[in-house]
Amino acid sequence: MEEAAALKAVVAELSGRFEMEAWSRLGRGHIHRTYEVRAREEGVERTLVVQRINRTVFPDCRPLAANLEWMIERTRGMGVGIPAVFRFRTGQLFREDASGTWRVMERVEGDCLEVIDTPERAREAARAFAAFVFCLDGEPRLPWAVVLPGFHDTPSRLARLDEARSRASVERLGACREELAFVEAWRDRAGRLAAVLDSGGLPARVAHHDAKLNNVLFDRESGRVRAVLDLDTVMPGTPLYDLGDLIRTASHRGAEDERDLSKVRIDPELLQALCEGYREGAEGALTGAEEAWMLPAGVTITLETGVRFLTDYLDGDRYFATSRPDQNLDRCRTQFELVRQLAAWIPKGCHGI
Ligand code: GN1
Ligand code: MG
Repeated sequence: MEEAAALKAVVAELSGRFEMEAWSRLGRGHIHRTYEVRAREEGVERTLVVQRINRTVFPDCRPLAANLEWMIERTRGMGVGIPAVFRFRTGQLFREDASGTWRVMERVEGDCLEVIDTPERAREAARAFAAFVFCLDGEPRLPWAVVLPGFHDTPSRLARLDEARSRASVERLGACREELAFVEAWRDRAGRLAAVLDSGGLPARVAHHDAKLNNVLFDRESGRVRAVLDLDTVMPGTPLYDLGDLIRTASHRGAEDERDLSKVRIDPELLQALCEGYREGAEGALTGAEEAWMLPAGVTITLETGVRFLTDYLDGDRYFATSRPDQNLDRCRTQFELVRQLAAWIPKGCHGI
């Protein structure tokens, strides 16, 4: 079905009387397709965010819906914002039809940053992500669905790279020889976070799992985070994954796919602001072991994300959305450059890396 017709049909199925008036593409997510839709509800103008869920990544929306229901419940009145999700006439949060699996949310006004500007914003993003997961992690423990098993299991990400390598084209293999050698040099260290988690050395909690800078919205006036976005990967894990992703995306001012690596430079002030903001949002809940793993988690998640980009490059760019050739290879290179620099911030002999 054509996009406009599909969106119109989805909006018309919402509980309430919505009629679509205009639509456009929104955001830079690598997975779902997101739209901004202007609609009229009983004469009132509304701006909606409509998402077509990537069915290859999320073939079953039931665990997503179950977790989303918990998030709505747990964050109510907690001062941790998530966008309101509209229900369909069926009472469900998702709708599946011939054109896809769909979800509709309110449009929260605010700034979504691709690149960090100030340490204050870095601190605030980290504080918000921590406040969000620690609010979900309270007692009683909720029965979260494991939406994507092993999502941040670095060793299995490495195994997938090995598979991709064995079936890749000679041309692509040749283009990333240095990156493959980099992975070999890091292979043993890459699995340490997964190993310490497996052995119970870090508390099992809930994590967002995709805590990149552009997954929060900042209020334009106050500079506070208004909402945490992209909630599909919220599931059991360690919040260190999230701090790791924040370090990956907000401890420097380079773009994720920056080709000029001299622009990818860790800024110690940003790094410090992220760690302080995360501690603040966790309100004293981080254990000593978690504290010790903060920077090593940044290295691990950045390395792992580089490995995922490299895997997708070798696989012919099938997972992450790309807008130009070699974009996944460029993304991988920026991640590995960050790993090199971040590693220098970790005290020698630290058990993590
Ligand atoms: C994807 O959807 P988006 O762009 O927020 C990916 C993350 C990666 C990220 C890299 C479900 O996130 O895991 O870290 O791209 N999400 C999924 O930018 O795979
Ligand atoms: Mg996103």
